[in-house]
Amino acid sequence: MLVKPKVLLPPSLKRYRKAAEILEPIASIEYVRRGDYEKHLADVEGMVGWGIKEETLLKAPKLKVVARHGVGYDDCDVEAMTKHKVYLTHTPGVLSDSVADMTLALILACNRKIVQADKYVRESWAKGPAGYPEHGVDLKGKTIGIIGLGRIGFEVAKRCVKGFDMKLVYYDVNRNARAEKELGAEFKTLEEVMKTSDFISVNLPLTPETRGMITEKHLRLMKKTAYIINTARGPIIDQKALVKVLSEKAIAGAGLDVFEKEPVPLDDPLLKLQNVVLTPHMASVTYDAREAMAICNAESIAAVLRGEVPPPNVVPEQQGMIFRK
Ligand code: 8YV
Repeated sequence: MLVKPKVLLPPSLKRYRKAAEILEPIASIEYVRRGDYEKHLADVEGMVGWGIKEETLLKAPKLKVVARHGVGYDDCDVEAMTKHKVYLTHTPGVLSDSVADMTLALILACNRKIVQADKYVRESWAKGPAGYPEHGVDLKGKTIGIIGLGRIGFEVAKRCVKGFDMKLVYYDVNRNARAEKELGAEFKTLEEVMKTSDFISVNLPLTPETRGMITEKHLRLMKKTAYIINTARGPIIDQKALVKVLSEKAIAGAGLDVFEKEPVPLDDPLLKLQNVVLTPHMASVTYDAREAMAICNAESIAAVLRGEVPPPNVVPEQQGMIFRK
């Protein structure tokens, strides 16, 4: 009997039957906790994974494809993958809506002080004078500044312009003609975006060029009343500098779903600040996005196992490359 190639999936993907159905006819699926992947590497041919480095590849001689469960793959060593002829695929597109929704949730939570308001109702409302003292602003007419107007940035921009009637400025290494035409986006330098925006949304991938790109100098250009939202990757903003400007109240606040170090250490000074809303890297955690990501991963792995290479959603660095193992 022909032995089906072994594919490792994290148990969290068990609930997405449609993804399993793509793989079941051609692969033997094993649901393995991330920490236990090590024990299964000798004969594995495909996996959904995170943070894959060369040491893993060296223990997995039959491995042909790693499907990164997410759009960002900054935690994977693409050069080592290419050297070992292992495809790296990711999930662009399918989570843009959920991340954009979360960005708006953070904008609104920061601006309307939703976290403090909840605490106020639970602990103080009945005791004190009626009426909540913290004022937000109307989003209508305010300026959203998008840093990185790609797939996710576009969805954030669309919601802000079409849903909230905001003005849109952006900075990117590439101009976005569609956003300029459809959303009236104004292209500016990074410094101008920092200066003129009432809300800033960071929507860039983490690369050597974007690491530490938003420095103290940039943060100090922001209006005192402005907020910065990061649902991309923590290290794009100098977090120490961010804590500094937030503690000085040099800016109004920040909504952060991503951090320099995750999980955030309990003694991190960010946790002491009142002018931040913090969420645990959950912007893509909706059933819809996670199911679509699981399906996208399953299709990429299945393509490689069937010899249809390069597979769909291979990372740009490997586009056009054909590996034979
Ligand atoms: C994931 C993400 O939650 O897509 C990304 O790049 O950051 C998220 O969708 C994260 O990669 C962990 O799975």
